[in-house]
Amino acid sequence: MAALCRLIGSSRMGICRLLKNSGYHHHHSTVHQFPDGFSYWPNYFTNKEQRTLLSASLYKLDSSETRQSRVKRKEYWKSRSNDDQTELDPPATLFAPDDMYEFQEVRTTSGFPKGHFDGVIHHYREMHLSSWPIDKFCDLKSVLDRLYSLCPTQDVQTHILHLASHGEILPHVDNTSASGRWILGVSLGHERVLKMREESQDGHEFSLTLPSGSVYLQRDDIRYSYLHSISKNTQESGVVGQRLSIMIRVSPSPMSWLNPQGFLTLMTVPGSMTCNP
Ligand SMILES: O=C(O)CCC(=O)C(=O)O
Repeated sequence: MAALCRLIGSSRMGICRLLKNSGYHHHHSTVHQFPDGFSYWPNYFTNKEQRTLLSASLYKLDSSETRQSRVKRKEYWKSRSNDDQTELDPPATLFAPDDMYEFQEVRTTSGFPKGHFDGVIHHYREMHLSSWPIDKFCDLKSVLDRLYSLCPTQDVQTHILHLASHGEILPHVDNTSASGRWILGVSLGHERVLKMREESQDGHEFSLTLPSGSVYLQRDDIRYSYLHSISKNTQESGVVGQRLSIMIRVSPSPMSWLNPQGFLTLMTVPGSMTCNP
């Protein structure tokens, strides 16, 4: 509890008081109090569920890489076959070393369909998912059912983002023309810090560590008025390693040419975001 309070920055909402009053405890279905529109489930997925989600996500990303990379990884895992993994091992043990993956240095393709501002994401792999490999992972379907049950609406698009150990995401607000009023993020692998900062001058800010298996949701005002970032550092353990997030967004509605206040948006450039690194 004390650690959580230390992690939360200037608290105009008396978040820590709220947490004390609401009896903070680690339970996978506990939802904590944050500014309106932000929800956080610290231990939503069990270790086994995390391993299933991470394995399926890596499977999708890995199969889109070059044959050379796939062969290299196969050799690597063969050389490690003596230390067989169990479902109790931390999910991060499913990552191969950084140099086994084709991480991109920085996003440079403007106009990418789901829209990340150029230069915001560093040292990453990513994929927009059209389907999950449920036939390859026997308990994946039930884990996905639990995941998608958290979504406020069901018209969604799913994006997987794998950060290298030194990867990071600079402060940005998602492209409002590429998705709607909420985004939900699942963190898997090494813990990182999510920083939220209101875009206005002297804006309110808070941050929290995202352990593997945690889920957060940003909706409505907080989704539009706060910059979010994932830093290279971790506040607690000091070990910075690879992290994979599953980002689910509501698909842009036919009304997405209206901005959050309901006015016509005159300039919607596909792939753009407001960015303030
Ligand atoms: O990985 C995360 O938790 C955040 C990802 C992100 O900022 C984004 O996809 O816009």
